[in-house]
Amino acid sequence: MLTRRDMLKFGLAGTGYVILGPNGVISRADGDSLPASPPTTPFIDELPLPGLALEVEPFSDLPEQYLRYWVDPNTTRFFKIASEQRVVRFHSQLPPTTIWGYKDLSPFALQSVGAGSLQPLPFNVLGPTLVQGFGDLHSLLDMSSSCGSTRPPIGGGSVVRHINCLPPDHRGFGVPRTTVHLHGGHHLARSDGFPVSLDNPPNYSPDGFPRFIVMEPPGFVAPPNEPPSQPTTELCPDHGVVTERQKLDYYYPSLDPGVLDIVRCVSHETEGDKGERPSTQWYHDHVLDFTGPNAYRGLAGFVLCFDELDSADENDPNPAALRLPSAPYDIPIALQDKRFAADGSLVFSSFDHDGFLGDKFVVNGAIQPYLEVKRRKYRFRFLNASNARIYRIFFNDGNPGGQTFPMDMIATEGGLLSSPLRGVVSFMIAMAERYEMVIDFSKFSTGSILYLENRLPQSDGRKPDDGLLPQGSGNKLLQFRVTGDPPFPDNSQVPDVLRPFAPISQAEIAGAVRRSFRFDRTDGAWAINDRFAGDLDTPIATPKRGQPEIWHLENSSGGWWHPIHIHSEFFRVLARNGRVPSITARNPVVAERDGLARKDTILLKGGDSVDVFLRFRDHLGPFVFHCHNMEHEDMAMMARFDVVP
Ligand SMILES: [Cu+2]
Repeated sequence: MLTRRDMLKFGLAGTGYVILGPNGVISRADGDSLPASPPTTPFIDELPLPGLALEVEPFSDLPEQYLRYWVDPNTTRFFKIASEQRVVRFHSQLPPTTIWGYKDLSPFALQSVGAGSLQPLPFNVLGPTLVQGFGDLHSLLDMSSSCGSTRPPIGGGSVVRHINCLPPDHRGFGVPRTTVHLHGGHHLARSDGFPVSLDNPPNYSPDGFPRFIVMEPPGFVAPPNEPPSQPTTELCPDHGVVTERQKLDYYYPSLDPGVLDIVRCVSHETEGDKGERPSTQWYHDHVLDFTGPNAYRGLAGFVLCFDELDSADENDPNPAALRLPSAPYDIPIALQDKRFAADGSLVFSSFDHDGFLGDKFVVNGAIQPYLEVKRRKYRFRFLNASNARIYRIFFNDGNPGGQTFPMDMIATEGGLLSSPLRGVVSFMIAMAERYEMVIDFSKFSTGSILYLENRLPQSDGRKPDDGLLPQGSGNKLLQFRVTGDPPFPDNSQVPDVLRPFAPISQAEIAGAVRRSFRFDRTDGAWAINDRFAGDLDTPIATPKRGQPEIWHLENSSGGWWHPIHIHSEFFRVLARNGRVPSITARNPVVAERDGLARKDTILLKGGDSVDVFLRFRDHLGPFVFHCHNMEHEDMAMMARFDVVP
């Protein structure tokens, strides 16, 4: 299988599109002449909601490092998820589509329908949703008092066993090798979904970074110089016995940043950073050079995080609880764009290095679905899970010249804002970013029809086109049908204070190590600081654990736009283009300034630069940072950094 970088090397880039169908059929098309997807009637299918992942029995064969420090089978939860090929429907008028998706292997999970069925199939594109609880799990006092002595595992958190059950004989776009990144997580490097197995992993980490991080497909035969992969007790539904190289256990501790440093006597703090808790995360494939096609095939799912403030209960009697709208009025919204052949198969161009764009707008795996809503408040967790499309979302009546309605923004990738931004008219969301909005439908009458509309035109994967489409001429993504009053009074609220936190202190800024990363293009390849990007054998930076850092990220690649994602820690945005970011609920909302928001992905428009504050706590290296335009990422717009002791 050619990687994007191979294509570049062989001069194959820029020779028009080569379409690799799911059966390995190759057809060629020039420039913009990719065939259009078949027509589909919008808003006749209901918005699918991914199911929750269900716990399984504790695993008895965990890595020794997990048991020594963290995993307590009495308090840690266990999940088992397979990557599999399956058949779904993106739209009731489209033939079934073969995708790759995450499947919950709990015996109590709803099983997806087998491949080859021509019966109407349920929508099940997104993987099972993982729910993580933060706080109230551990007594920090106990931890610090046992500093330096042998102590029992901390417990809590989740172990997710991922198993690669993809077809080993796959032809077509994507590769059946997987590594899973929980995007927005703060966890061990070995659980971070590093994009490639390392021949020579760093040995300073007590977390034991294993050599094999990438999961191989069923039947994988190890090279002659490596020991054969031993069978395990696991089974793939279609491929039988799972070998060691096919599975990996990911541990997500759900601890506040800094806690592990306290436990290990590295830090003199007395408690972790409670103000830094995530809200909406997601997991997706992250394998080197093929993240774009593998995620486009469907390997993505949600992670929702809760604690005593954001407690998943709008009727919570705890006076500290925020009582934000909770399930079933708390709804994840994954935005994607895809392209389909007449037979329903996914179309993808492996030769489009600018960024692949689809012509169908997909929400949670359905093309232009509808959602029936009650006259009350809803929380929507927006995730841009597209490869290269940037959206600007409006909530409106869909009519040309009609009305637009305000929303309340409550969270971004870095969790809840310190206080809500009210009256937001529209927001821009780049790849991998998350924004959470509360929409109040109580002011609309029963029978009202409303829309989420993307008014940002984009005809090139490099960046959106200039300007905005007029209302009613954009891409209507989701239709709301107001069906009446809720069965119970709406006790949810959006309080004036959410999760307050102070901006980074001047003392910490003054003591920060400063690094500068300039993203550039040379001869059609990505460079970082004039060095060919994508070398994951050696780190481009080695930040010391606990040391404050300010990274200057600069986009010098002409007009291209890049959402840059840094793994392991949320960052604070100190400046954009040399100035403190403004805070405005106007059009579009800007919610990135330190003290209001934390971020893990930051959009650099053409020529932009940002200064972000970071402090890598708890977990030693290797991690990566990269552009989240997945085609840029797969063209090696990525670098490795190692957090060192
Ligand atoms: Cu990019």
